[in-house]
Amino acid sequence: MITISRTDAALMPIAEKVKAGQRITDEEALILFEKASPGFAGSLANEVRQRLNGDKVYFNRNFHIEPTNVCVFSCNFCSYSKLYAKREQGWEMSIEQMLHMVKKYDGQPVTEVHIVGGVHPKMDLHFFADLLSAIRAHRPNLHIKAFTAVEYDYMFRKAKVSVEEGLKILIAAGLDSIPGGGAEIFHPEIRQQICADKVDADGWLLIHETAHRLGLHSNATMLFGHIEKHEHLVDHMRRLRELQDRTNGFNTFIPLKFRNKDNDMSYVPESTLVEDMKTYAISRIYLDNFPHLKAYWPMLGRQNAQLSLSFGVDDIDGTIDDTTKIYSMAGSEEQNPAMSTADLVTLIRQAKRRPVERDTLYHVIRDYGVEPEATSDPVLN
Ligand code: V47
Ligand code: SF4
Repeated sequence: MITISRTDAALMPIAEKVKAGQRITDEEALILFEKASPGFAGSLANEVRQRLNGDKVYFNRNFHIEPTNVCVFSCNFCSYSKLYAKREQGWEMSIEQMLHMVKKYDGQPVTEVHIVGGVHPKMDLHFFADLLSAIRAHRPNLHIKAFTAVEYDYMFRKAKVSVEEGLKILIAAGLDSIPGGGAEIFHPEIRQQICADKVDADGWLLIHETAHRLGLHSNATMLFGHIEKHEHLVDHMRRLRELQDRTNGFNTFIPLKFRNKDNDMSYVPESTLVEDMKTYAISRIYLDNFPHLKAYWPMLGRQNAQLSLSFGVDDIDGTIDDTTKIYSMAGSEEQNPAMSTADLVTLIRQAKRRPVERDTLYHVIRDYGVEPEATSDPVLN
């Protein structure tokens, strides 16, 4: 029998709403942050997750390209750029070098390349359009998920084109969808303190709205666990929920836990595991119109990512290669993030859930089932 504490009993009206499939208000989300135990929030999130995704946990096979870590911006939480002054530690890849990375996956069953990096003053719209065309020409079926709204904002302003014109140029070159980075915390009170000089909330939302209207899907992130308060998290999610009501173009919400190694916010302690799990749970409950909630395992570590599956998460990103640096440089659990498909399948099954390999748009590529099958296929078993 589940025992409910007195505090949790006070939350029963919210629980009733969630169970009835009704939307919770901002105030109710705040009450959950302030008063709910992790177990209580987790079990409600589980109900929402079960309703939306059943026992499926998605992953995909992708690899990352980070064209540069040189960046004109100076986000205080970023351990990755900061290299404008120290160019000898920076990298800048040519189109040939990036195409070479793509070619390394020839013949392998990857379905997506995720391209994101710093904002380099000399890598412009035409450079990136050429990059996408080259990848598209080499491997027409590879889904290209590329550039955050921060990168778009800078490259479009520099090229003196509107968001719509810029996106159309990149779509013609091969762009398929947009990752969720750069959102951080929308509220100006916090944004001013952590990333004052890059695109603001309205600019970020406009780019995603325009992309959705042009037929692209995108993701949305939220950088949590630093100087923000619960009300800023709710404000952030409210802006996303409102946009999603208008466009239905977001696939996945991705809360990103702030890591404090080697950046200008190293003095800020990191959030606890309990806070992390509650953030996943409450975002699953609040964002009722987002089909998926992703735990980015290279940042959380694989065991905590596994735990998050009991807090509303239904997606643990991809097999990835060890090609992404933005987290390892910020002190993430995984210094060389790479997990084989067999590892991912095992991790998901240990949580008593059903591993499903997907493409970027959540079409099922392979359903592995909850139990290993009687087969000699090493991946299935
Ligand atoms: O916007 C930077 C974050 C993001 C730190 O769409 C940090 O599928 C924690 O958006 N601690 C970029 N986070 C990466 C991103 C992403 C990742 C995985 C999947 C998808 C997707 C998108 O990385 C930035 C910022 O929020 N970040 N520094 C840090 N110290
Ligand atoms: Fe540049 Fe992105 Fe780092 Fe900000 S988070 S400094 S935009 S690389």
